[in-house]
Amino acid sequence: MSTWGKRDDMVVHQREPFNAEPPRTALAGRRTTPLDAFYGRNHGPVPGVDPGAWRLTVDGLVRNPLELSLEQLRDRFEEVEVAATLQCAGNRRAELIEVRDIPGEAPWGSGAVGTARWSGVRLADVLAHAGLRPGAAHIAFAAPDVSQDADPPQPYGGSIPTEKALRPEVLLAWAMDGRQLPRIHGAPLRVVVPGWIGARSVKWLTRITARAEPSGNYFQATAYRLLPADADPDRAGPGAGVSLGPLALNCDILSPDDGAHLPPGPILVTGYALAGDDQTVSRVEVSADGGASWTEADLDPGDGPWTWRHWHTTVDLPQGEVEVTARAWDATGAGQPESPATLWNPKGYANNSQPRIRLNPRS
Ligand code: MTE
Ligand code: MO
Repeated sequence: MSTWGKRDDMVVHQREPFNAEPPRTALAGRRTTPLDAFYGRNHGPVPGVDPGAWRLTVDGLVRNPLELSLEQLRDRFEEVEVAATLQCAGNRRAELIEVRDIPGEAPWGSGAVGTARWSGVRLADVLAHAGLRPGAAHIAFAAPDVSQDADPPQPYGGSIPTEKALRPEVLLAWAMDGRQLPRIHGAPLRVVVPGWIGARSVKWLTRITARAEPSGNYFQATAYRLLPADADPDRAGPGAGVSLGPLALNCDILSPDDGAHLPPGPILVTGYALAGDDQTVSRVEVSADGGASWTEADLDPGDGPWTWRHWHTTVDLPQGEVEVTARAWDATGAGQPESPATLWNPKGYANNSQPRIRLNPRS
């Protein structure tokens, strides 16, 4: 049994705090992810926020610090809707763990990704109202939930460069798919940063601070960083490695499921491709013979520039065990790394290698 209104067959990595992903097939063919199949990634206990008492503080390098209620946010700013795919930096970590163990990090499969229509106000409009002062190069977000994973325990937060924060797709959202934001997804208000790792879409937002430097919060300065393969993550302090922000091109197979048993003959293979920040997907191909030959897949249009695009194609399945692979290209001609082995990193982030599923496995 899963909780938080999620489907019963969620893969629950942790109950408290709740960390769970749907089986990949629950995402297949659906432009918008059903709410009961949307992954939940929580570093601390989910806070219960009283929406009436809740206030959003906007401070730091601004001319006009603000303290806004939900009602004021709704009244003062234009409501907009943006369809965007959220992807956790740890999505597909399980494939990296197969290369080499990653102690202390959950083996997320292919389900830490989902698409919703988010509504709320543009972060840019709120920042314009506050009036950014010269030198405000980063916009930091703070939330009340506290993670016990770090020693000492750490509140959740993060930041994005002001350049991204001022873009019209970055929202302060109170609704998901036309319904009030569920508590598990950040009610009453969360940030949504399309094209960036999910970690920057801070839930239960209480404070926005304009700063000269990136946030010093643990989840910005220490976690969610791409460490060199030979680094010891327990000894990597603030600022080590590369801070993850914009997503890279990714694509995954959603159906059939990995390990499925199917008779030989034509089968439908479906999945999604998600372009990196500011990029577009131009092509997806599928191989059922270890990459000797490829079939171009049909690409669904997607819901604007910030969502995944589903794809599908039919391949001829030979008798016996077979590996099905897919690969996407973006408009710059960049593709996906062939194998997770080339991407392995000590915290297991950002696996965007070409996806593989095994059908009719003998073992
Ligand atoms: N915001 C807060 N306050 N606390 C968190 O633990 N997790 C982040 C981000 N925002 C998190 C947060 C991470 S790592 C991801 S991938 C997304 O929220 C997950 O959003 P979801 O749980 O709504 O799917
Ligand atoms: Mo994440």
